[in-house]
Amino acid sequence: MSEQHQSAHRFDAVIVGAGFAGLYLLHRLRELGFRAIAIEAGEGVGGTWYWNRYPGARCDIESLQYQYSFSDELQREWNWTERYATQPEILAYLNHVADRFDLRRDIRFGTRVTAARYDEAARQWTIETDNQQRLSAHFCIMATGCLSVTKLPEVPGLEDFAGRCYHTGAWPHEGVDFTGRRVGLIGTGSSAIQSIPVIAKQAAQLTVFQRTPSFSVPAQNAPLDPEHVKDYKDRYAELRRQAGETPFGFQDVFAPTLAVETPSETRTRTYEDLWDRGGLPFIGAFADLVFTQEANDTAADFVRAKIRETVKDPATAAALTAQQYPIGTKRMCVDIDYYATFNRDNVALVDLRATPIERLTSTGIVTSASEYIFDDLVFATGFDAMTGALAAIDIRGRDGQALADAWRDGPRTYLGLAVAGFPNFFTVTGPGSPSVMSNMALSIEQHVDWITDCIAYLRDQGHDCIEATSEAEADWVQHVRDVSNSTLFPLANSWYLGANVPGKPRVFMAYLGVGAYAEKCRDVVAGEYAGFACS
Ligand code: NA7
Repeated sequence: MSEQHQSAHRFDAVIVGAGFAGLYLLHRLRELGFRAIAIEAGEGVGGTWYWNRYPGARCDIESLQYQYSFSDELQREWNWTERYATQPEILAYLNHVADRFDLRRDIRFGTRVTAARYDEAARQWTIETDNQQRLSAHFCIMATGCLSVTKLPEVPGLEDFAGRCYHTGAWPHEGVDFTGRRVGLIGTGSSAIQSIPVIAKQAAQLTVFQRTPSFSVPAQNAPLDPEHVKDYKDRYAELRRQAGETPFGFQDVFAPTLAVETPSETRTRTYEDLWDRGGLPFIGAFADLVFTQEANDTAADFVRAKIRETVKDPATAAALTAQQYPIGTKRMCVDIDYYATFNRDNVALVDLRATPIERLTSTGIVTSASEYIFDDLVFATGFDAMTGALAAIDIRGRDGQALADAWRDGPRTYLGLAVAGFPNFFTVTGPGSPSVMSNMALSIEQHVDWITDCIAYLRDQGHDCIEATSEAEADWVQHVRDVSNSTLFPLANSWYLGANVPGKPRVFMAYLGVGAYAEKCRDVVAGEYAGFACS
């Protein structure tokens, strides 16, 4: 191989993914003078926002908070139009970022990474792709996203259905016209809750198959008020800093008061107020909601009453009302007219707990009670979350050890950033970091800053290798577990615990507490990368 040809495949860092994380990594590494390349399976940038084009797709963090903060000009010049941005608007933003910072020339699109192997003698990673590219790099950085491997329902006959079939997380770019169609939709998580009201307005009939009801609060979405935006932009740095100190990384109400110590009338007024304001801050109404069942019940009962008020048919209202787990411990949903949609004549709910799916047929779905005929099926059945995208790549560290083996009993990381036995390997918003339990835009930026600062530190110190120690990793894994066990979160069968994927080890995969986490990351740096071995 010629020297020129070799250098075309040799980098300081290979970044896997060109979504929110990959784009900023590329920009930051370039600014620091490193030669980096991003490998992206999609034909465009955007990650989650590239793939999840289902009707009604939006972010459930407010748009003014769900963006980068690294460029003051960018945040001043970009104008969001609504309180909660739609998928097309977020994708347009990420395309704007890619163009503005001239990132595309270092992204290889339409290319999927299949393997990443560490060569200890050369201190290099070799990265292989599905189109037979082979790249080598000093650092391998996984910006592969937490919700990027879609999951189909495990029901017999999946291949038999002869009509059109879609997964919300891999939606056709040209869109889907449901006019006049009989549509069956499986799932009632966030993606379903956002898409059901939109599909219902178009389809002739929509039948929703629900296994577990969600708790959903209204978005109270609206166009952004220019005065509010101006005020926000003027205080952007301060507000971003404040958000980074909160439990979930978004700037809003996190009351210090306890629900159990608040008189019932005052409590109800608080819930009403937050319901009217809309969105995820509802779960911050009181400080004890995710810690004690008694407190949690007060919020859950409030939402249950709202469902009964909204949904006219009592049996449908009862089926839509979650009883199985504490509110907030499965992902809270934020909706626009979700519950009211079940009052439409063309919408029906099938409760799979009462009548489970037996199989799919060429024409529809058979449950234990009935057969349903459809033109189209929509699977809003979620993802192999947090670890799925990493498990899909053959990642091998020191001594050829496979990440899949190291994580056989559940993911083990130090800070969700690094893995013992995998030198010069980083995960952005990996398991063990706040990730999906936070404002992802903020957490991604914090991780990218940390990783790129670390790489610059290694260069400045003349080191070329960094690796988490097994002790630091073990302590962190235990700490993540202890924190989650002090809350109600482990009580729900959620994808946070891998419960939606048969056979996946039941481990709570996110760190609860954005502010505390960021402080820990700062301490590690202040301690000259405490818990890491550098050489
Ligand atoms: P989720 O939240 O994982 O929701 C998936 C839904 O699909 C959920 O209601 C599941 O029920 C249901 N599901 C999954 N498998 C089946 C089978 N086999 N039969 C019936 N129902 C099934 O994914 P989303 O895409 O909605 O949201 C993911 C995140 O994206 C979201 O939280 C936001 O952060 C953005 P289950 O609860 O497992 O009983």
